[in-house]
Amino acid sequence: MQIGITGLPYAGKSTLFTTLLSRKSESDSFHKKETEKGIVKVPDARLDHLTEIFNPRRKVPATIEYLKVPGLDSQSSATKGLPVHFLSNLKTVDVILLVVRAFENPLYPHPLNRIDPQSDINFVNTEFLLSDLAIIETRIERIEKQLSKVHNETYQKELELLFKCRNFLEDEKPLRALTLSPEEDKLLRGFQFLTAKPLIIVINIDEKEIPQAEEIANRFSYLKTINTTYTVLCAALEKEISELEPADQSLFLEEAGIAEPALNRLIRLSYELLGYISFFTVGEDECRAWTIINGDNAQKAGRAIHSDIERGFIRAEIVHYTTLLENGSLSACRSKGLIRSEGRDYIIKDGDVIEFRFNV
Ligand SMILES: Nc1nc2c(ncn2[C@@H]2O[C@H](COP(=O)(O)OP(=O)(O)O)[C@@H](O)[C@H]2O)c(=O)[nH]1
Ligand SMILES: [Mg+2]
Repeated sequence: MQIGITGLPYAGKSTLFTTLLSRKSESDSFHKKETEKGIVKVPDARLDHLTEIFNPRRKVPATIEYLKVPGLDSQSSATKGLPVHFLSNLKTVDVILLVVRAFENPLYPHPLNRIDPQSDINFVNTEFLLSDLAIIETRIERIEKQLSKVHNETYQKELELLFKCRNFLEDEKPLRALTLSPEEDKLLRGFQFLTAKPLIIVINIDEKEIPQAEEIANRFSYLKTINTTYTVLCAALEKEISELEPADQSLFLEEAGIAEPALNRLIRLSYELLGYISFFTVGEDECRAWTIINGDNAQKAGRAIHSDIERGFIRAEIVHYTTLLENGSLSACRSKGLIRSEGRDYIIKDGDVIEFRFNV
């Protein structure tokens, strides 16, 4: 999964990025002009427990790639619209993480001299909307030209879908809120529309507002809509805490009244938003977490590991993580008949421990 961090200048993007990657802050990297990337291991207590049981040579957590897009990091971009390269860098991500500023800091003035999260959200959304509209207009023009020469059912269908999208955008609604058939969804995916991407909004508050974080979150509850979610956090403090020794972190989080560190919270929100779940493979060699989409069947889940498993799927031996933990070992589960043999159509549950049988 790839998550693109974006927002206006001085919203706290770099602060959040370094927090998520547990990097020590390098002050000169704060205003980098290139897109920065970093891989984060998905924290998962279940994988930790499985590792304790199997004591494998390798523990392989799921990973998420964060991409910090710098295109807005110039005073001018806030007034002249987003540069093209900024938008193109976001096209490939699975989720957009929009950081908006709710903190005062006279040393780093807001580029539009306002502390107004909703206006900043509107500003960025409008840019995304205009970008998508421009792509749609160009495509409509091209298809209409084709259709004027010869009738083509596929083009006709695409044209109707693009009209639908255009109307939606002209009503200032993002494409992520549009209900699509699987066929339409597939057709639109190729365009990589920015307003179609799931969106997480981070409202970045001042440290002294942390006690009111929940109250502030309630004020913004309307932001949680189709394929959109949000959270309220203080990136500056989260960064300070992430730089502490792991043993000290939980103490400071508790003292600050933060129930869940930003890293865990944002990963959880991303999984929820995308409908992702995890299954595990275990053994002496390796304990590993795999990410699939909720609703995937056993055969499709095999693809997460290797296309051969999907192709040559025979069956899957499955026990749920909680059952395995309760019984202490796979052999204990086996002797009690708790390991089920499931066919290709079995729908994988979050936390299933799986051994695939396949033949290629
Ligand atoms: N008070 C406060 N300051 C913050 C917070 N997050 C970031 N800042 C400060 O705001 C300035 C700009 O942050 P930065 O992460 O570089 O923003 P970027 O331009 O979006 O990458 C820095 O001096 C940060 O320390 C926050 O949650 N609270
Ligand atoms: Mg920055």
